[in-house]
Amino acid sequence: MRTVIISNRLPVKIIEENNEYTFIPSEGGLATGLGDVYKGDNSIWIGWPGIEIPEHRQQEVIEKLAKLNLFPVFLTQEEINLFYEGFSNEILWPVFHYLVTYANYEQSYWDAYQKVNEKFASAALNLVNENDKIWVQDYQLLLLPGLLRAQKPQATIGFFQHIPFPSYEIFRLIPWRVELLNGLIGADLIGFHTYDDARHFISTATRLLPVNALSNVLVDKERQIIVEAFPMGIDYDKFDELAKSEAVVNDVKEFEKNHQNLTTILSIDRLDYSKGIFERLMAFEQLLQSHPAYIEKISLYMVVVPSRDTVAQYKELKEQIDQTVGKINSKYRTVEWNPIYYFYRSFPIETLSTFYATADICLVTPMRDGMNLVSKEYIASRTDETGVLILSEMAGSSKELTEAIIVNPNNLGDIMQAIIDGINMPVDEQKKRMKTMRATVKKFNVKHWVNNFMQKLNEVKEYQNSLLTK
Ligand code: GDG
Repeated sequence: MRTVIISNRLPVKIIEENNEYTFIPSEGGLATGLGDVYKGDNSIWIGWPGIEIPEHRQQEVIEKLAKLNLFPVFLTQEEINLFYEGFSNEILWPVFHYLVTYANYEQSYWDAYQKVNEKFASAALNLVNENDKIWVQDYQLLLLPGLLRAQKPQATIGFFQHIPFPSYEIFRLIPWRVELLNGLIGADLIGFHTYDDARHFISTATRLLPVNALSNVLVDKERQIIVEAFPMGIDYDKFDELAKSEAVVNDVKEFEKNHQNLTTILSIDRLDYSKGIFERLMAFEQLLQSHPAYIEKISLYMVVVPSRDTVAQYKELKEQIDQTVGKINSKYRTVEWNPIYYFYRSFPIETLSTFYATADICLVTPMRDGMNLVSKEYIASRTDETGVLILSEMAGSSKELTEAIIVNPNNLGDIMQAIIDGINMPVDEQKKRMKTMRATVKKFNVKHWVNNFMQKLNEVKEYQNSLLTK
């Protein structure tokens, strides 16, 4: 059986040079995890290539991508603005992360969201065969399972959501809540990162739709839909091996030689208000202010990767971060020392590995996060088993990485105390905790996640077929 993956973005980076497109496979977690699947026999991935492609050049792109088992859905700039930046990132993203006051319920966003989901559906319907397993990814395509089910009642459809699913009281605020849920329940299997997300989805569906729930099974007339938690993992071996590579080991040695007696604290995120970047800075400032003994003893290395910076709230957040970093650095900096090293850019994965391997503490304090892969990548990069992870209880990964120092990201005093505890944690204690977390991240890696989901999808379908033949 073939697998057909469908996501908003194809797993490629597109480069246009001298009027020629080149596609480079992306290194993102999803692309790595699903690499074996879509590169395998006949399996394919359908999605948007990442930029607007003029009509007269679309055939060239189709041919180039087909060689990589990839099939494009072309979007116009207007669709990108309204469907992606609008409905997906100005409505679904804030509401699903509980930041309801950020939502902008524009009718034109909804119109475009429906139209683009239909576009994805017709692209998929042209490509899928009767026995294919279809796996739809994430919140940009909530209507797609329902659209496919309407045309192919017997299709096998899985859906996985990478961001949280909010409680009923939050989800019900969305004007198009019933339509969204009806889209989702077109799937046979619906996966979330955590048990809580799955539970919120089941209770929301039973309150807004005429469906019943028996444990984790939703019953919609004759159909049964399974809802389960599948916590996503990372490519553990890749991060473990990178941290052991000669280049990274040398970089780490060099850094340590130049920064003796300095405790380094690392923070890495996309620019996003859900990640708690501003609150983290406030906690760091509080620490310098109330415990001046740490001045010249600790530095925060803060990587913020540019993201969605055309959306107003992201622009404001960027300005807020710039100003706060400037304020803290100008107030506390000494001739010999910098409190915060702030980078507003992305780095190659080798540099990321050096950051992970040098950081004594990794500070991951999102206000809300589906999973948070950075926390797992830090663990996988700590090959000598030292290091302290400070982790928000609002990140999905906090359910697995229970040996981290767990904090409430709204409690700045709690974050400050966790940093102090991290700085002073004896090496034996660090190793005890790190060893356990490394075993967890290694075992429940991204391959495990893919296999688990696909196996469950097969089981669900076999069960449904057995009901049909009874
Ligand atoms: C969504 C959900 C869920 C970061 N800086 C650089 C770089 N990165 C990579 C990291 C990591 C990824 O970006 C970020 O993943 P997260 O999981 O932390 O966060 P989101 O982007 O918000 O992802 C999240 C995830 O989907 C998966 O389901 O965990 O909850 O919000 O892999 O390494 N990569 C490179 N250079 C950088 O500078 N190369």
